[in-house]
Amino acid sequence: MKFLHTADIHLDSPLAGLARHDAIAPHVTAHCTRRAFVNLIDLAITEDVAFVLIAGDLYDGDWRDFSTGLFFAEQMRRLARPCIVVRGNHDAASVISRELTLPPNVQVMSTRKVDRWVSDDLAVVVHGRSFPDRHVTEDLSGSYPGPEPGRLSIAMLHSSAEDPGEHEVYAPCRVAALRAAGYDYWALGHIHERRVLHEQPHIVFPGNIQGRHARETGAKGATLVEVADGRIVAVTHRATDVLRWDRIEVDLDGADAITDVAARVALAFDQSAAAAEGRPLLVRVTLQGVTALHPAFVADPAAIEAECRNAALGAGAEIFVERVIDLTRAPGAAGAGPAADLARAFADGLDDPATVERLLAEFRRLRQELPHVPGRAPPTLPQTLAELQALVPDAWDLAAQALKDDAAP
Ligand SMILES: [Mn+2]
Repeated sequence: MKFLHTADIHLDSPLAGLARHDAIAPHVTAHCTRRAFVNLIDLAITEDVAFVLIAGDLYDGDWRDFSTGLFFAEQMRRLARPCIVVRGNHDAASVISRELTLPPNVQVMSTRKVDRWVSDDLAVVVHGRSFPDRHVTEDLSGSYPGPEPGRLSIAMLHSSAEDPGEHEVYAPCRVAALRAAGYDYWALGHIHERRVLHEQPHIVFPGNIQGRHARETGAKGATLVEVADGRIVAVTHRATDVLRWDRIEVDLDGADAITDVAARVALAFDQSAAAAEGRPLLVRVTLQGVTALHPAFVADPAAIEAECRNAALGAGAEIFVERVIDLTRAPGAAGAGPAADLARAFADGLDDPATVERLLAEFRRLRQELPHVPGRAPPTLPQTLAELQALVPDAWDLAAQALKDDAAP
């Protein structure tokens, strides 16, 4: 018997950080989360799993219209086997205002208490509890009743566990407590990166099924679990993503001709494409090392960016350059170290929607507070993510210069 454990579908959420990249064909980026979900259901059918678990954040937030729910219901009919769902912080009961009657093979777990799904034929029981509201701060794991004798016992929980990573803390719990609870398998959700916190008993974050921005890199998918004689015998990651994000670092040490640069970038793209197994790729390119070309990169960032895009076009795979970050140094320049880390953090800052919103709000406030000078146009301040991104190279140059001035004796 097999079952499929998935979480963090975030159905119909958009890809982030692509504002500047109209060059990407719409068929590559359209409906990524839906197409990945279709892959997931295909996988469930092909592997003939007995049931599917969705451990929270099936939806990204309140549906814009009913098409999100209709799509899910259609896929559940196609699945035609049990699907057990808990709600997470993104799709807590109070967050989702619209509702559809789902097919009878879907069971959404209660928000009021630990709920239960059982199959006598399979000798399996699943316990789970949904988030009533977005902000669940208490440890829910203590309220789970524990395994049922004679049945493979599975617990579903949406939780940041002990280490939220870059995610927010929700329903935190201790791994030791989960281990001690006696379940055969803890089907967790919330952390978008796949993590196996423990084996026998298994405590697993499957990760999300589709990367949605430059920090969600690598193979995204679901966890396929095989059971024999009432015991878990195999737990494997299976990719479902339709578009892969990657970050490549290209070392340009000693690359003093632009043809060297192009060749090294092309080699890195080839390796990236091989790992993506035919999927289109969105790649963030970071250039580093010591090269005599550094001043030329600084003088004309568009030229080196175009050179990277050119290498992508020649790669023989669908590769799109999301962004080029130049961390190279001129020969004889001071070592990178913390400054390079800072440059990376600076460039990555705009990946976070909350940071973008905060910055744009600050610029809106600034615009209102600036005195109006008669006869002079108001200064242009960024109003969109694309306008913010356009400022990054100059802003980093200023910051780097200030750091250098600071470090001077
Ligand atoms: Mn979550």
